[in-house]
Amino acid sequence: MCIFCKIVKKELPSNVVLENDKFLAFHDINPKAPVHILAIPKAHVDSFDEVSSQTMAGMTDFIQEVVKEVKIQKSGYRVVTNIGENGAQEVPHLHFHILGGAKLKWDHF
Ligand code: IU
Repeated sequence: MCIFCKIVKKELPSNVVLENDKFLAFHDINPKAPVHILAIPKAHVDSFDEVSSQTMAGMTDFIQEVVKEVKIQKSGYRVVTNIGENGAQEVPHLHFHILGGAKLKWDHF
């Protein structure tokens, strides 16, 4: 079972921000911004490349709830998902990075 599936099943701990029957948001263990949350579907999907439009519709609503919950909606934030090797994806379970709490840089090489 993948590491994020274990987090979903509470076999591994995480610092949960928000949760419903289909999605989970928790603080990244190695934050790259003052706010760095990962939003994941509970059902395993390898990456954005594999995800259904139905799951994405739910994910959109869920991410919007998360940013309201942690109060970064008005100041702005970034949502990123890494895909595959060149995308620097390390964990093979779809996750959206929600980054905020400071003015973010935009530098990718
Ligand atoms: P990536 O998009 O797959 O590169 O990002 C994986 C993220 O998962 C990365 O920011 C890690 O710090 C984070 N993470 C985590 O929060 N908890 C874990 O147990 C593991 C990775 I493994």
